Amino acid sequence: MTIKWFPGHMGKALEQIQELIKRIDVVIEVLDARLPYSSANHKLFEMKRTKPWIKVLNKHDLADPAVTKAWIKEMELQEGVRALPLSAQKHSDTKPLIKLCQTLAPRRGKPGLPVRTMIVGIPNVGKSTLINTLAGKRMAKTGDKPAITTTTQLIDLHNGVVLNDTPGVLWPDMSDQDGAYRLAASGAIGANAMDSTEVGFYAGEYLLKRYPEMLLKRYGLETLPPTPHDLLLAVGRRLGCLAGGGEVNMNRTAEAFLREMRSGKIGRISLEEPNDHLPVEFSAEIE
Ligand SMILES: Nc1nc2c(ncn2[C@@H]2O[C@H](COP(=O)(O)OP(=O)(O)OP(=O)(O)O)[C@@H](O)[C@H]2O)c(=O)[nH]1
Ligand SMILES: [Mg+2]
Repeated sequence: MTIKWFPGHMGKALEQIQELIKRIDVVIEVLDARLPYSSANHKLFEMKRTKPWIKVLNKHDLADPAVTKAWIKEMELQEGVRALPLSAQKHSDTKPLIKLCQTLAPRRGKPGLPVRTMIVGIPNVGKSTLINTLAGKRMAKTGDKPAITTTTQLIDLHNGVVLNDTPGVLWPDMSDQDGAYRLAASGAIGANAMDSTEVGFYAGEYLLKRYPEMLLKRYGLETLPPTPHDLLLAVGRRLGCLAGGGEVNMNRTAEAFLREMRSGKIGRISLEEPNDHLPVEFSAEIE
């Protein structure tokens, strides 16, 4: 099934962000470290103009560290962009972000003249979590499903920096369906806008290719299943996702498999690498 998800509040939020960005000194775009390309909102980046832009690769604790390192290197090549891996729940991880905001807006950060920042990104990527950790208290509602925040909110950190929390926004035309499936696998797409079994197969296929040893270990398998379908059958039997007659319930299995992957139970995995997004002639040269 084609994945497309752009609920009404997102269009409105995009307009608010467009207005807000004019009065912002530094933009903090929160990306998912497991899919930093597919979780980047190109519609937002088009608004960049001359603003300093920090790309936070959040959920670093769940991503493959070597792949994240490669992404950081790649992103810092973009003009006016700084990239920072972190786990939004860890206070020590978020400290360098405040320092970076102050460095990027040297004329601000004085009493009465705070650095005005805006936190943007796709749904469920950890924007509100980041704000709460930076504020040291629960200022914004968070939750493990997309579209928790639906309006913008201003938060003063009382350290020379103010933050604007914004709702997670996607883009109306999801022509890159590979990217859409990665987003769905990560948990950024509403449950009603995707078919869990198809997304489970998609994630399974990727993991079979890139992280076979993690699958063998997590599910106690002696040999690698040849197809994503066989993998999910094995996972379903292992996790006891069975229907009345004893056969594997594929939909329940796919949901459980995605939950395990998203929470890091299978291991630290990334769903895309910089090489996946190089033009074809380029990747051929590398091989
Ligand atoms: N493992 C891990 N989980 C995180 C991290 N940051 C956030 N989360 C979890 O991700 C889920 C979504 O976090 P939120 O802060 O609500 O995400 P959001 O970007 O504000 O989402 P919307 O408001 O829906 O756009 C929550 O369950 C968080 O606990 C992180 O660095 N690591
Ligand atoms: Mg939020």
